[in-house]
Amino acid sequence: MLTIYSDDHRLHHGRCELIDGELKPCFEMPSRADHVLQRVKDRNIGDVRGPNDFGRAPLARIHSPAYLEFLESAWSRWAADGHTADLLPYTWPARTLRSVVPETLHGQLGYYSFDAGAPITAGTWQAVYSAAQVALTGQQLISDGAHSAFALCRPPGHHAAADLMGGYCYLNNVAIAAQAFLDQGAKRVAILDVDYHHGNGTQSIFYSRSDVLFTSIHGDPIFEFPFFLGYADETGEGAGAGYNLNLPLPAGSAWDVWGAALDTACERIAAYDADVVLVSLGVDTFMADPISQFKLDSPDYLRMGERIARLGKPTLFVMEGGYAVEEIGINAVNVLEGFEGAIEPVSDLAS
Ligand code: SP5
Ligand code: ZN
Repeated sequence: MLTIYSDDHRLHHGRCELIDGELKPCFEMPSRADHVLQRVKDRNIGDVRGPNDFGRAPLARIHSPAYLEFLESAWSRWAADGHTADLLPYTWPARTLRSVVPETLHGQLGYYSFDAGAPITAGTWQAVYSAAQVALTGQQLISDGAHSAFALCRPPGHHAAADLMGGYCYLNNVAIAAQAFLDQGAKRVAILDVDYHHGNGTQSIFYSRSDVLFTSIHGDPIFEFPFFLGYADETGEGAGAGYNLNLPLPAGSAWDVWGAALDTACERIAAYDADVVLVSLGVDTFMADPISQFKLDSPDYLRMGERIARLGKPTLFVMEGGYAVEEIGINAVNVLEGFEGAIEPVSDLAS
């Protein structure tokens, strides 16, 4: 399986986030991608290549022009005022307030975010732009006939909505790639989100559409971030009614429970008969993850990949969360190895 990777992820390195009342170093850090890349190489699962540049147009198919303009220009506006600290929002248009777009940077920052977990730094725009291009390059490889590809994206994307950042996410890499498949002729695209957290951004983007089936297995939002989306009764609306499947699970869930939910999601995807499957590949379901409460162990990720492979569909893996940095490479690449191990070897290529 080919891996697509860009060093540009390093340009985004937030300093801190609010954890249990204290400012702690960001869990979403550059070494995450380094560990995954190293494991890809150590296990020799296939070549690693850089992204092509598809420009801004595919990003604008998902995100609003005003949001993209804001993201691209926020740091220079901040720096022009003499600031050097990370740019973080501190107030939001919650209930009783108005969803207006203020003129000032901090007002707009609140408007375009849903939490304080997505700092904007000097290199954030270039990093998130390149991460989206990484996902789009994986999409192109599959469009061109590859059965699978791994978009080693960082920062992650599944919490980002059409005009909202949050949860360490800015551009929704998997949604951008899903839309590109449709724009190039696919009729039905399925997204399987296995990150520990509900993919609120992806769900919201496709909630009223039937051409993208969104399925997600995650910590029940009744106790877990992002708290305000991801419940089982969210099944889609309008033309999208029936095309959203949330499988929230209790804290402490291990493979017995998690794997059963994966079967449920895969059965729904099989019934949908998708042209292509995109996997939002977060491995923060790991038992030693510092911010999560599931109990998957490293070998479980092999089973995960095997089950996904049994769908028999072209599959694009897009990296999302996972904060047990020492094990993130083992766990993410185990999914890819489980996937590849489950595929019948192609014998007629030998010459
Ligand atoms: C992409 C992704 O996985 N984003 C996750 C964002 C989670 N942000 C909230 C983190 C709150 C962590 N609280 C942990 C308490 C540990 N004592
Ligand atoms: Zn997550």
